[in-house]
Amino acid sequence: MRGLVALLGAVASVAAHGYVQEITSGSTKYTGYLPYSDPYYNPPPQRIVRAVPGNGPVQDLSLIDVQCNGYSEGGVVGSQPAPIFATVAAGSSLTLNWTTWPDSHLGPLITYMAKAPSDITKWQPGNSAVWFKVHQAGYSNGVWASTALINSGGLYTFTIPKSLKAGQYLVRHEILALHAAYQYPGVQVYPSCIQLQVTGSGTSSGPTSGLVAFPGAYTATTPGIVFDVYQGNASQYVVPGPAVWSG
Ligand SMILES: *[C@@H]1O[C@H](CO)[C@@H](O)[C@H](O)[C@H]1NC(C)=O
Ligand SMILES: *[C@@H]1O[C@H](CO)[C@@H](O)[C@H](O)[C@H]1NC(C)=O
Ligand SMILES: [Cu+2]
Repeated sequence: MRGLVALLGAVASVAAHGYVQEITSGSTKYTGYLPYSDPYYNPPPQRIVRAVPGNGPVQDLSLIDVQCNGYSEGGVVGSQPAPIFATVAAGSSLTLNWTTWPDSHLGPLITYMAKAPSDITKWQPGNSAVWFKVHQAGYSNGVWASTALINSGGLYTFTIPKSLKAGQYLVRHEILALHAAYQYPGVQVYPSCIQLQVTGSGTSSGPTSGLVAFPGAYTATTPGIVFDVYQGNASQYVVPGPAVWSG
């Protein structure tokens, strides 16, 4: 009975927000971490996406939860590493497929990467400043990126910088929902992390300065964290975080 109640609760909340359910690299599709079914399998399916607790947001920007949407409870330092990774070429694109997204949750989509200093299936960045931004989409041509996501059937695409050197990287992708962001706390962060093995002949590990930490990169006073999405001038919205590094 308890299981059924939990399942019904899960089904109800599935309709509310979203998470990345599939990642496409060329002709290869990887199923994302499915928080409402994966935990019920024994053994759980192996994913390239780190486990997330569900489809809900992180709202306290000081928590490790804001990194990969893992719990900070019980001494756990953010999302546990996933057991496998995708192998992708530098310069190629990845398409992320979100389950669903509510119209009301207006805001930007942002993607960071971090070079793993050691085995990606064991590494956790903790509070270290390791992240650089590789893509952002805010408000352009009269449309919020969240609306563009809905219009594209839930698909978002970004490119792995071509100059990145071969090796393992963690991708941190997020939607920021601004419908309650007129004050802090208010912004809703929906992050998740994808494990990659990047191939190619690039020579860069990312920018040599300006790396940021999660938590840390966003605070109540970071531009773009507090914004009145109903009365503010969206054309002047500043996407939070450092400048995009394209290599
Ligand atoms: C997104 O992934 C789901 C689950 O695999 C699939 O059914 C759906 O067709 C995909 N959406 C698009 C637009 O490709
Ligand atoms: C909003 O900002 C844009 C860009 O700065 C500006 O061109 C436009 O006039 C502003 N709109 C309003 C209603 O203030
Ligand atoms: Cu919501």
